[in-house]
Amino acid sequence: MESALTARDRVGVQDFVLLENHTSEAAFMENLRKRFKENLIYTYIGSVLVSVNPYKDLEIYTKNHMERYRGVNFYEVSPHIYAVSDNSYRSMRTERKDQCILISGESGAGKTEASKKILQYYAVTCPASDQVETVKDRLLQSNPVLEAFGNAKTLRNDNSSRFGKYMDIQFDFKGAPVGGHILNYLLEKSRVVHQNHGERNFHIFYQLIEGAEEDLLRRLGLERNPQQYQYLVKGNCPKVSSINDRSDWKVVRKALSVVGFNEDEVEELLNIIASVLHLGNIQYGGEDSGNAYITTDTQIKYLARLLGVDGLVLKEALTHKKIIAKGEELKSPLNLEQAASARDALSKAVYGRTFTWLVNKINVSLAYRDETYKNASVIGLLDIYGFEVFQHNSFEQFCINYCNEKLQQLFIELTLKSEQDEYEAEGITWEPVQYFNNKIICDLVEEKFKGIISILDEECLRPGDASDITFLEKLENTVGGHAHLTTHKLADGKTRKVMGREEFRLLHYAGEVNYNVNGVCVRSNQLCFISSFAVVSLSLSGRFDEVLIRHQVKYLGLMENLRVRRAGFAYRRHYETFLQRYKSLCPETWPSWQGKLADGVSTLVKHLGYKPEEYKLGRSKIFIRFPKTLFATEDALETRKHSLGERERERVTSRA
Ligand code: AOV
Ligand code: MG
Repeated sequence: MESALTARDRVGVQDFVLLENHTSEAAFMENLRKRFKENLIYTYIGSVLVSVNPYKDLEIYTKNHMERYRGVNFYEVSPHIYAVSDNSYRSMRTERKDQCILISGESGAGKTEASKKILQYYAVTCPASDQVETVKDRLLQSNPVLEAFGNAKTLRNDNSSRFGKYMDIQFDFKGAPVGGHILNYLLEKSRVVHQNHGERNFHIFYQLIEGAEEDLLRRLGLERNPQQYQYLVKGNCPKVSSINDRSDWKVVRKALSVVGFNEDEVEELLNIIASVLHLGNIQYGGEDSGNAYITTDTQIKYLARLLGVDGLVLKEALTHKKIIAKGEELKSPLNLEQAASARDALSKAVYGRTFTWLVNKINVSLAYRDETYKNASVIGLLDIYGFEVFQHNSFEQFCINYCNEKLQQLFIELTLKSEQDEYEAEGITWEPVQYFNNKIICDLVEEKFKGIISILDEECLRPGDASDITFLEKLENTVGGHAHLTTHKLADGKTRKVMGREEFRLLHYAGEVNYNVNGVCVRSNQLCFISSFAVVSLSLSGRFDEVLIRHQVKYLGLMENLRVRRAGFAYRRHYETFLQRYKSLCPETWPSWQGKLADGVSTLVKHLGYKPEEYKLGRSKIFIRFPKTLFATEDALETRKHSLGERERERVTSRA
């Protein structure tokens, strides 16, 4: 049998705080690499779970795995997303405190997959009743629906979330899931009308075209060829090898029924989706006067039927704008460019509203109805779009990356604060550790009056000659000298050659990004935000990419996180857990200790030869400063197990 020492050599340590050389990035990377080689994609830093995307299916999400983590102490089993799920669940149950699981990481890192695994864990392991089964089904099936309408293939991820999602799962006093609620943030609506090369529109369009039955397509006036639609050809990428639109269509169709859409509502929904495609195919001609007129009457016919509006009214709306002059409503004709942008704005608005309607419908079906469930406890799951940098970054990337900046700040606060709180609660003195706080970047974006969003708001509301360029100028004048912002203009009035005239550069916690301000004034949107456990995912393609991973380890602040953990005590355990695990190593605590738990632990560690500087006894936990102390104890336990017979071994390893 392999000794504990050789196993550690081969698979690394399951918690980074146990690394001998905890300040060394090389040691951190080596541990990650060793574990990845053994398909061990999860590692802790204390209560933070670090996960490396394997990009292949691992046999670690079976029902047996779920059972293995159910009700078991966090540190006693190998790290897993199920351990985090179970721990949050038990904290919610025993401490009656609402929990929140934050998932962060850049685009393609595996956040959405992680959130689905958590949901599946609860669906399988939590107590059930007939009503609860329906709720579980609806919670699970809300995913394919939201992904169809809110996810798309990007250059970073074939199934990239293009909206932020915060899902509450509500549990009754028995711990059964009885309801849920979804909040969605900032859908990337611009994707409806434009996609970068190599990217696609939202999945639903392709699913509908590839999967729908012939007569449905006929009713919607659609052809089974995505290349026919202007809104689907921009990225020149109708097919993706990892995606089967036809079978996904079936999944989504079924999921829509499970989450409570009746046939009429599904038809209504698809009418709107088809209308967006028809809108995209509306083309304009220009009269001599410069006014736009519609050249594609078939589209108008379909649109009128699908949306139930008069064709002439629609035509008028797509070629004119309404203005109020002296209290009177007047119609003014649009030129070609204006008409095309009015058409696109309408498509984006229609799609955006449909998405909101969809989320609201799902929420109605997830809402728990029984009055006795009023005092439900909640586990929240936050899965947003990951940090992303493309060659061309627009307002959408700015919003997405700002969300990630904010989440990183929350993550820093939560992990540091909870650590400090713990020492305080246990009566142990604590020296703060220096770390990079990205608040300075969040402030630069969001501060009242002088933050980027304030400046943008002000510029958008200002009548007259406000434009993208005047916004940029104002930015230069207000925050031009900021350490995290660079613009075209240098402080001495000269210009910077490397940057485009319409760009500004932000130095994010995760790296530099150049943002183009083109169209920013018309696209600016209201941003909204929300605030135990965190999951950090890293981006990989089957092999261990040293440079990519090192970069993410750095910007996610994992080394700092580790230092904070290690500055205090590497390990802490409840007296009961500690005693239960190691009591066999001391004749006075074996087979059981009758006195106070703290006294038992004290007796045990003295017998094991712990020196006073190696540990501290708090109010309910023992804190161990160095990993090697715990390793020595673990090794002693391993040796004792080997020297015992089979039956005894079971007694020693059995958990409370
Ligand atoms: P993301 O949510 O973090 O990106 P996803 O969760 O969509 O990333 O993961 C991207 C892809 O990685 C998935 O489609 C899977 O193919 C693969 N993957 C992720 N996690 C696992 C896992 N645990 N096991 C196997 N494969 C996995 V974004 O939404 O783009 O920010 O915006
Ligand atoms: Mg995602």
